[in-house]
Amino acid sequence: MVADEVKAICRDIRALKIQGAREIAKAAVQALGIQARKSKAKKPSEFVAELIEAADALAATRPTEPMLRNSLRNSVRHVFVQLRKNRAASVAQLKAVVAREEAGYFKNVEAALHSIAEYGAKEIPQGATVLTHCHSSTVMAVLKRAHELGKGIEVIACETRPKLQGHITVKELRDAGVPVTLIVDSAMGSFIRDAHVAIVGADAISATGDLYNKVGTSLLALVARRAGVPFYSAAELHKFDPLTMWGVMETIEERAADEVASGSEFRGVEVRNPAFDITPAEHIHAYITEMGVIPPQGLLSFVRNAFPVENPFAAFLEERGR
Ligand code: RUB
Repeated sequence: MVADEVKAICRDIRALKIQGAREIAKAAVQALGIQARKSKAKKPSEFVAELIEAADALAATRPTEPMLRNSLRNSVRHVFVQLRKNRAASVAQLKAVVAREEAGYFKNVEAALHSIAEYGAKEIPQGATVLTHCHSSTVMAVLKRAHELGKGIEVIACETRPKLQGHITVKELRDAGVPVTLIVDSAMGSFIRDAHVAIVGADAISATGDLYNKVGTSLLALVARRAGVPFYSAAELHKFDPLTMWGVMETIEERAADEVASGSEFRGVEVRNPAFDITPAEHIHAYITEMGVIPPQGLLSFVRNAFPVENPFAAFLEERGR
């Protein structure tokens, strides 16, 4: 049974009360910890079944979020590793594994963010104006670090229709003392001429180096390219979707139409609301990752070295005796 607290976290993620890929993944790993702590399972098999049910519910909240899926899969995987090592492991021992993985996860994501902030801040020229879109905790860390280092940056932020996450960005930067200007999304084509660099976050990165991020990101990359402004995505390698190495296409989340226009006023009109879009690798100057600044075409080899993955479809071929 999924714990009530986990159900509440699922609702908050769906409603964007918790937004941005990192915050979503962190909340999900925390939720899995709560699920484990609250479990009244008597047998390890019951405990594992509950954990998987909770992980599935959390993973289903936002479809375009490999960091969410990768983080949950990793936590659950360690429980299986423990069971493989010790078939007689008790529920208490499995609970301890989840707690240990949760603590390790938070240490790692904070360390990754710290490295990205350092690499990213170095990439921003002195006195630069940076154009950004939506709200990314990773981009925030880069911009705040550049400000701390005395780079004298200014930021232009798109409001980001329909849910206006750009408002979170401008308030956070204002409070950190960074000069910031808010613009409507459709003004990005004009304001790119005032920018020296464009930096956005990432929800997903595919094996071809393409970027999935808040809808409008691909337009920013396009205008940046035309204006000769380097376009970066600041993203930890957890954002990489390993299934795209095996031909699986990333799903683009389509959210409720009433986020865009009220249903009663626009009855009879089809309203579409994709949350993300795809920026092709050739429009991206580089990904700013915890391993350094990597061009999109080189990302796959970094990922292969950092996280060797088995072909997830190998079992399928084995079953058929191939
Ligand atoms: C947020 C968004 C962010 C990425 C990266 O979309 O597109 O750029 O998630 O964020 P939403 P972070 O508001 O729909 O979740 O760098 O914090 O992982």
